[in-house]
Amino acid sequence: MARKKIALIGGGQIGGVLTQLIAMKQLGDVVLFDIVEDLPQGKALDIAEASRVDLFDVNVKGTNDYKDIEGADIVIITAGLPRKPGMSRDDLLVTNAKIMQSVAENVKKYAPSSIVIVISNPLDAMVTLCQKITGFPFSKVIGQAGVLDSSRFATFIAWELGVSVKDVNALVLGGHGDTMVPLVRYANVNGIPVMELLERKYNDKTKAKEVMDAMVNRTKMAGGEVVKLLKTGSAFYSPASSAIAMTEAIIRDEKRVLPTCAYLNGEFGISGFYVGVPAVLGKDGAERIIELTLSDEEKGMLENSVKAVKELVADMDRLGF
Ligand code: TXD
Repeated sequence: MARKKIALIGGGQIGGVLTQLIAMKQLGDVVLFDIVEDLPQGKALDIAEASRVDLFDVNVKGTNDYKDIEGADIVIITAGLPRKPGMSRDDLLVTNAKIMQSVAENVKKYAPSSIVIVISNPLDAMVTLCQKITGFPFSKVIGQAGVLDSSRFATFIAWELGVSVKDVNALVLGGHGDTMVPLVRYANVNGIPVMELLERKYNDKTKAKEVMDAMVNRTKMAGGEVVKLLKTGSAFYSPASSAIAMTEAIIRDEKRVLPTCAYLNGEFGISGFYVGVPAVLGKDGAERIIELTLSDEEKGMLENSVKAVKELVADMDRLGF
């Protein structure tokens, strides 16, 4: 089987980690594109020179020329500015929409059969714009946010309960903003509801609920927590790992069920918008959306989150993107 070609648009913090992970997992040959001269070439060279140590056998190339992404099977887009302390993801809209315009036009031109995973913020709006400009099938333009938001939620639960994070399942729905919806009722440790474990731990329902509320809030604000600590940028290791899980599912046709920013066509009662929902990821991209029953309260929270996504998309339309 021919090796896959993976194009990374944006050679900043996330782009660099993506390159290293793809090489170490031998998912395919990498082309790392950035507009900054020499930067992607430098990162690619640095990573390639670890090949003997890490024993990987894929090509890693840095470039400032879009022609080099020609024929890519997968394109991962991180181009755009990250947040600075005090900024919301939405503050990035105008700058990053302009960048996405040029990126998406080039992806359409040079990698017309690719599956695109968008990471740039504000995520839901950037995925929407990327699909609009490329005109690719909705199932082939998706966004990464939910894998990370869910992993953050699972991490906090594991720390709180003193159990391996490998046994924690947690799912976050909705847009990648402060209105995201961590699903408490579905969070479990190897099938055992997390709320039950918290109630046993504290022997007090009110306290258990307080602890869960704090974890839910921390999950919603987790990106900002990292931005505040780093001061010069936003999270990059965990977003890269999360996009790699999606890439691997697609390349290996794994049919993994991963929270994905996917286009909804009536699922969850939502039509015509990209929203974070569980999707089956395989060789054709987001092959299927998995629906689940939500309580009235959960539905309300999801609607609120979708409202925020709709407002962003409307802003983008008004600004002429
Ligand atoms: O989970 C998620 N989706 C996210 C998203 C989690 C964390 C951060 N997330 C967002 O990803 C973040 O808000 C940013 O919008 C992107 C990329 O974050 P990163 O930390 O990698 O930002 P960097 O280090 O600033 O890298 C961005 C690169 C930088 O090298 C620029 O030169 C380049 O993008 N850039 C461009 N590349 C190609 N084409 C154009 N036009 C361009 N403009 C800037």
